[in-house]
Amino acid sequence: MTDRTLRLILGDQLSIDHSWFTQPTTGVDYVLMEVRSEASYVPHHIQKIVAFFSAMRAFAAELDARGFSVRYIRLDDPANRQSLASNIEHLVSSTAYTRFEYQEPDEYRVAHELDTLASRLSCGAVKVSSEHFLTTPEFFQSVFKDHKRYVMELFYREVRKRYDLLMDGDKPLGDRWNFDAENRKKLPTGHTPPKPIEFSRDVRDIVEMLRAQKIRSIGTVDPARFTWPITRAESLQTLDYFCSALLPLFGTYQDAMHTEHRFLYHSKLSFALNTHLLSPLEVIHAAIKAFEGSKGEISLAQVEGFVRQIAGWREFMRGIYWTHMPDFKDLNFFQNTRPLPGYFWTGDTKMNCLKHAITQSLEEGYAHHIQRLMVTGNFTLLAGIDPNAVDEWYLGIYIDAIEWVQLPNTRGMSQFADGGIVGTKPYCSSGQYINKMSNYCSKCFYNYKEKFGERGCPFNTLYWDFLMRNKALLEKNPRIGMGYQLLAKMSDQDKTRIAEKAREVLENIEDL
Ligand code: FAD
Ligand code: DLZ
Ligand code: SF4
Repeated sequence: MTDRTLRLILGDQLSIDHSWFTQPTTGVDYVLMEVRSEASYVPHHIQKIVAFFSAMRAFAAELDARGFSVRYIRLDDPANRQSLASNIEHLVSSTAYTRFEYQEPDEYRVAHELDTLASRLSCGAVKVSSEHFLTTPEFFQSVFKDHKRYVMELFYREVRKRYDLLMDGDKPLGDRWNFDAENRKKLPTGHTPPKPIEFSRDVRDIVEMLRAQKIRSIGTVDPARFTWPITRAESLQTLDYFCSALLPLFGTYQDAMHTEHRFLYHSKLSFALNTHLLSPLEVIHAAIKAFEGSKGEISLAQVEGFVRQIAGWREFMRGIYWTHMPDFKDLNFFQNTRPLPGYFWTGDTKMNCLKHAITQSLEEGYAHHIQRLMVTGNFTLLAGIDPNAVDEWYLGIYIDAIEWVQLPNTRGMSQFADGGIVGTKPYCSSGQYINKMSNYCSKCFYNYKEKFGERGCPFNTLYWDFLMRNKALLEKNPRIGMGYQLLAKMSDQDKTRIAEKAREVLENIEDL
């Protein structure tokens, strides 16, 4: 029997620099498949499905043009068995492959599906590295082997040293590891950030196919003009644009939020990174090169802030995910059970911050980090929403949402449902913080200075109620002590008023 190998390429494994693609080999076929199981494990944003399918189709065409033997199974192919495992099983038996190969999946669910399949296939099966990340889960575990808890900063320093990123010998450049204190300003009135980079792709065929196949989705898309980068060339253009136009003020306005500017100085690189169209190291190196060549126009604080997101947070979250799955998915520290309010699917609320963050998410498949953490995430945390519902929303709505990165960010960092595995304290705030970092409050029905009355900002009431409600769980946390010190100074009468108002707010949560 002649040897014949089938290699699976998942929708988030589109790296042309993977060693599989050094050169075409006789007897090796590659397969990509659009499957109902992946398109519907949560209701995805329509732009997310379109982005994945467009990127997969473009990658298959690129491989074909380079002489690789590619099989592509479209969603509407009558022979499609609509799950990864059943398609592979069928291909292996019908084509008599002698070997099946797959890259290690980024997501636990898919890894489990493929590992189980591999163990029952009649032919040999081999799992190889995806060659994408800077670190392995074993490296993550080795960094923390003698520590009581995970600390991102500690991990990040090890990655900086390991890859010689912004280093001056064995010291950090500028003699500091972290320049956060210089970053994070509100957008000044009248300041207009550069236009976000957009592409213009006709995706009518995919959108029509999804409708015909009755794939449930959320959000909106302009099928005649799809704007996200979905090829490597477009992703590289997005990276270039970031380094020249956005990096100079990336850190400064990293946490700012604005009604008129949805992307501000953010890179829009998360889809390209998470689908492996770009590697984290090349993105980091491009930013450092731009900094070095900028003759002082790009400060160290800006580039360090950016490098930290990718070399630090992104790799750290992956380490947490693979160290704590599958249990992490079920953690619910506060035992929250409240359903997600309906306006998370429509943006129809009087709370202006939520209205903007949600509407933007529905229209773009995107909100930046602080909108995700301090607006939508802050609200669901304070309101005691069931973390399963919160995860489902985040996993569906964002173009970059793949479980390995969504879950630790949502259930861990944002909802503190892990009780402090990812972060040392819950990221929660009253309306004061939202007002400090945005222009949302000035046009809101609610008043960010008030707790009570018809116009009292729900974030204020819920913030104090959250602290009171969870006193037994949080009071001893030194990083949240300040809130409890202020609470201790509050009169019993005020505390009772807050609890009553919060009850009213939560009973009428759908009408806020
Ligand atoms: P930029 O602000 O330009 O940052 C550059 C890059 O840094 C990003 O592309 C991303 O790769 C990386 N990065 C920054 N912060 C983080 C972080 N906390 N974790 C991991 N990588 C980070 N990111 C995802 O990629 N997928 C998700 O599903 C996701 N869900 C999130 C859910 C919540 C509740 C929160 C608070 C954050 C989430 N993030 C997620 C992290 C972050 O919000 C996005 O990576 C970022 O907004 C993507 O936009 P950008 O490419 O313009 O990022
Ligand atoms: C997100 C997604 C979607 C919508 N569709 C597909 C698909 O049809 N085929 C595929 O191979 N991958 C798809 N993906 C990405 C996967 O669901 C999954 O999130 C990653 O492969 C996990 O690492
Ligand atoms: Fe949001 Fe409160 Fe500000 Fe309104 S007043 S935008 S609800 S923080």
